[in-house]
Amino acid sequence: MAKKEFKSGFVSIIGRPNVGKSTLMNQIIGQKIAIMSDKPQTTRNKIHGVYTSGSGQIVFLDTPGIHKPTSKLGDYMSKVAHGTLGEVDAVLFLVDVVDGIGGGDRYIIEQLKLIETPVILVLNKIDMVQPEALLAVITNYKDLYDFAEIVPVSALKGNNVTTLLEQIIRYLPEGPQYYPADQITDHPEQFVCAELVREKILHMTREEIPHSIAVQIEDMRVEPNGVVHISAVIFVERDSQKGIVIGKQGALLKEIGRQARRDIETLLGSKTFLELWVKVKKDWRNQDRVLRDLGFRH
Ligand code: GDP
Ligand code: MG
Ligand code: K
Repeated sequence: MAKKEFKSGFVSIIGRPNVGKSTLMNQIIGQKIAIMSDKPQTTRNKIHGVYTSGSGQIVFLDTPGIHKPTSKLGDYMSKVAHGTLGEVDAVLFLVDVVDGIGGGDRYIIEQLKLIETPVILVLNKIDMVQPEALLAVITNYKDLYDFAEIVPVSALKGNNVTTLLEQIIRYLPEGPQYYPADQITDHPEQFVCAELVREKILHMTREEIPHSIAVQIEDMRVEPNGVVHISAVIFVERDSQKGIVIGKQGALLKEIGRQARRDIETLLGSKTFLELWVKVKKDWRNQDRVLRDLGFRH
């Protein structure tokens, strides 16, 4: 028998409030994560948890911004969320089978129609309904969207959660184990800050800079006066890209820094000093050691 390849990738969990997202993560990752999810929901793409089995590793991202925007910041966060949904390997759309389809669900489904990412519909709280009622709910959702999979679970009792995890891994590409098996969360703020810088670059350079750039937070510390000091490196693949990111007399890099800092300050609620460096690392995506340097440990 051929040896099965290890699969790994990123998965966004979305769904309106109270459908059971936190409960599901607790069930998958274990109790420790609950402490982390008690943090205020200020982050956008924080790592919610990492699940590792013999066949694969799933990095769960929390994507709170998918909810219908009610403010300018909300609108902005929602754009970030949509960007994320287009870049992850799979989206878990969690719904409550007791409540049925609500306006919030319809809004999310409209957003899902804008992306190519496979969407797994997770029907949660099956411990609360009869099988016939469940079938009716499945039919209703099937009419609205072409889901890659539909998996009924009880996040609370743990029913069918293992099946869900196996289904998710089927949609991940072959890849390395990014995190050690015993690591269940990353430093969420660092990850989000790096994402904010990356997003500004992609936004300001449009098609000139491919999505292959990486941003690494080298240092992040709070100074005695309360100012957060962040030092970040932007990795590009070619010298020409370095020139583009820096801009004429450093103008573009300065603007990237200004906009990213503004968002990071909103995110952290603290005055921030952001220092940006640009480095060329040829073909960094394919180099094992470089990936390790960037924090993707094996
Ligand atoms: P979130 O807002 O999506 O993170 O939802 P939570 O995980 O906080 O869950 C909201 C409520 O639904 C809590 O009271 C949970 O105990 C309950 N809940 C979550 N999953 C299930 C389930 O599978 N069955 C039942 N009966 N209740 C659940
Ligand atoms: Mg929650
Ligand atoms: K889609």
